[in-house]
Parts: sequence; C-alpha cells; structure tokens
Amino acid sequence: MKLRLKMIGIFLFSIGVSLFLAGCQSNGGDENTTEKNAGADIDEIVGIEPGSGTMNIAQETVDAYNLDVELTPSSEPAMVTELEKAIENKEPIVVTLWQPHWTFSEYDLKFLEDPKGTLGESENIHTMVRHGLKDEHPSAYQLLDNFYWEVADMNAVMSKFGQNEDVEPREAAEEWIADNRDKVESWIEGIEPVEGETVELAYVNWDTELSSTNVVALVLEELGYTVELTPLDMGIAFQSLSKGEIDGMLIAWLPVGAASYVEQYKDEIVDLGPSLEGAQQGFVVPEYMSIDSIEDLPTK
Ligand code: PBE
Repeated sequence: MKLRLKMIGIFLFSIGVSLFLAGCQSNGGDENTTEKNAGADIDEIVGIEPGSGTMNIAQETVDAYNLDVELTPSSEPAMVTELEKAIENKEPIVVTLWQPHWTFSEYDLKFLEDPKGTLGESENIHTMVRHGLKDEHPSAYQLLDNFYWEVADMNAVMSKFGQNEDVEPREAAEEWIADNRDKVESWIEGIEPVEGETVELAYVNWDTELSSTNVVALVLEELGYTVELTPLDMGIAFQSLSKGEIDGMLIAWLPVGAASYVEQYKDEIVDLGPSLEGAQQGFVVPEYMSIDSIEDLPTK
C-alpha cells in the first residue's frame, strides 16, 4: 500500500515536471515569435490632435506604407500618458512624436526609420504674420522677423514646464530670458519701443509652440506691446491669419508638417522664415522594442 502511494506520488511528480518543462518550452517559443514579428502585435499608432500637421503627415504615411494600423487621434498630453503607461509595463507602443521634445531626455526612445520620407527629415519652424503687419506694427514685425533660436534653447524652456506641472510656460520663458539676455538683446537691437499697441499671436497648445510663443510674447511686452495669446487648432490658426484676424504665429513646421496648410494659404500670409532649424517628426517607439523601421509594422 505504502509503495503504491509512493509510486503514484512519483508518477504525479513526473507529470508535474513534464508539464512544467512543456510550459517553459512554449514560453520560449512565444518569445521567439514575438522577437521575429515584433511589429505584428501593433494595431494602433497613438496620434495627437486631429488637424495637426503631425496627424496629416501620419495619415499620409499610413497610406503610403499601406499599414494595417489605426491612427488614433488624441492630444499631446494624452499621447505622452499612453507612452508613459506602456513604458512602465514594457509594452509595445508606437506614437507620433517629434524633436525637440522633453520626453527624449526622460525616456529611451527611437524614431522608426522612414525610408519613404513621408514624415520629413529635418523640419524648420517658420514664423508667419499677416499682410499689413509690417506697416501697422513695424516693431513687432521686426522682432518676429529677428526671433531665431536653437533646438537646445527650445528644449531648455520646454523641459522646465513639460515635466513639471507646477511651472507655467510663461514662467519657464521668463527664466530662459533671464538666462539668455545676450540672445534676447540681439533680437531687439535697434527696434523702436512702442506705447499703447496690441498684437495678437495664435498658438497651438503644444509644448514646442508654448515655449516659442511665450518667449516672443514676453519680448514684445518688453518693447511695450500688450500681447494677446490665442490658442487655436492649427487649421483655424492658418485661416485666421489669412483673414488678418490674428497678427502672427510660430507654429508652421516645414517643409513637410504644415505643407498642406501653407499650400492652401500661401498667398494670404507672409512667411518670415525659420525661427528654429533641425526639428524632426516621426513615428517613435521605446528603445526596448526590436523594430527599427516603419516597414516593420504590419501591412494590409
Ligand atoms: N507638432 C508639434 C506640431 C507642431 C509642433 C509637431 C505636433 C504639428 O505640426 O503638428
């Protein structure tokens, strides 16, 4: 009787061991499959605000590569939250993102290669004003024309408030101005101060645009202007500028991001050229993902 129980015990034990080993093997197998088709479990690209340059070119990219993924509209903060959640759980995720952006210093991220170039290579952020601004507010026009800074400058402002909800973009811009007096002096040199004039700048609620727009607004205030800052969707901002309802904006990423809007409105707006060069947009993933190219994503 005792022996029999022992035999049954050993039998059950060995079944347990083989089940355990089988389990290990199938786990290993799954991992291999995941490695090979790392892009295959992606069925979504987390986007930002509909009507943004980013979403327009992201949709063109999904079409150009015939991707079998849903481009989900969202917002910059919601997209960043999704990215942070995925990173916390080491899950796969693809987002539309761009440089400069503070998330690149916070997390290990990479741009997926874009062999078709539909998301653009190097982008410049152009300043645009309405027709007539030069004559009606020459000092503001001159400052907007002179405003030029580097990726590192924008990053410095953006990281002060992007990572810290207690800091307002305006405060971050004030700090940057205090630390970069030389640059600011070079923009305002020779410009006549004004009294009692108001200018209105439109911006979109993105950290990059909040940075530049707040810096420029503060410098215009130094010159004596009252500055109204109006948050608008990108398409509405272009439309308003074309009608002369706003005076200027610092939101147009070119040659690719805002190209469709510029094409539509180019005759009704004045392009003052880049305020920043060497920006980039793309599909971005955490470094731990094994895919490297948009071509590794599932196609239809
Ligand atoms: N962005 C951020 C904007 C400009 C800045 C890249 C999302 C866009 O062009 O859509």
